[in-house]
Amino acid sequence: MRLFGSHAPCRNVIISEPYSQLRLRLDRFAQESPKRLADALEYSLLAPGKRLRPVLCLLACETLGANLEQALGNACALEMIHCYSLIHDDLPAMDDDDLRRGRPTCHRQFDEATAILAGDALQPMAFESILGGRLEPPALVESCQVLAWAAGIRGMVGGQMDDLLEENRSQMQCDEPNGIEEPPEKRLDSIHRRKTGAMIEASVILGAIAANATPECRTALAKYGRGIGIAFQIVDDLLDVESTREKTGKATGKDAARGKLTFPGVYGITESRQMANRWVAESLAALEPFNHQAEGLRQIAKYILERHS
Ligand code: GRG
Repeated sequence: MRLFGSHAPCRNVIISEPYSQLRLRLDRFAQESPKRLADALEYSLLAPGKRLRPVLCLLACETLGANLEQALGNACALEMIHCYSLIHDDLPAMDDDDLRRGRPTCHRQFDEATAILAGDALQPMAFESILGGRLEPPALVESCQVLAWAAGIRGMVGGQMDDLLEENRSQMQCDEPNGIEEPPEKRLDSIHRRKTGAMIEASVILGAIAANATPECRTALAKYGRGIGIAFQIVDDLLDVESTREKTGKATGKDAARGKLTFPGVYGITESRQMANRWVAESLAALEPFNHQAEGLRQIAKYILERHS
């Protein structure tokens, strides 16, 4: 599915630019990288993914009427962190998947050590992308802080750890410090706000920072990002139950078998779908202060509900 309808030609720049910019940055590193690592990075970073996070970053910048070039360093950094997380998530020690973006996962195509190193390499590369971008120091420092927060212990990595602990509650040391277990609804919400939501929210915030947003605009955009972040994960869980490997380009039907805490598992399919709709409605409401320039972000919110992959 396309992120935007064909009637939106201006959107094509926002869709195609992250790919070209990622290629540019990879080419710069390729000369100094061992060939096998450069091949693994190219294979993973330029694979046919949606590039939702850089697109959100550029659209947030566009919404505020700023020059998109300002946000390109931040946009690429988001995709680099996202790509590292997918490579590591697919490893045997984590989800042990053999298909990603319709192709063999990085460790299947190369080997485990190369996949680990490719993921490792993408993390500093992301921060170099921000630092080598067009932003001046205050926005530069803040962009690094927001990305570090979203990608790290308080965001994606912390959420991933708790997600894995849920799968292995009996095997791993996951006793609550006070012996009281949080209800599944609360644990589910907390895991996914961090594991998936933090990076999606950070995507719009990094666009807002690049556009020198006012605090009010930034708060509104962050609220939009929070809502679509949760909706995105709910739909991801629904696709795992309702879709196929052929349509999504990755394994499906694995969550329940692994004992993962998922939205359909906790709330059922119908309620989960309604929840995703409600979160998207909240995101759209957060965009009310913006004019037609937020149209791209509105389309993405709707796309998240309709996506098939
Ligand atoms: C390994 C630290 C670490 C974290 C992994 C991102 C992640 C955390 C796990 C991926 C597993 C997963 C299915 C997460 C749910 C939502 C999600 C992030 C899906 C993949 O993102 P898309 O659909 O992927 O934007 P593409 O391939 O289009 O970029």
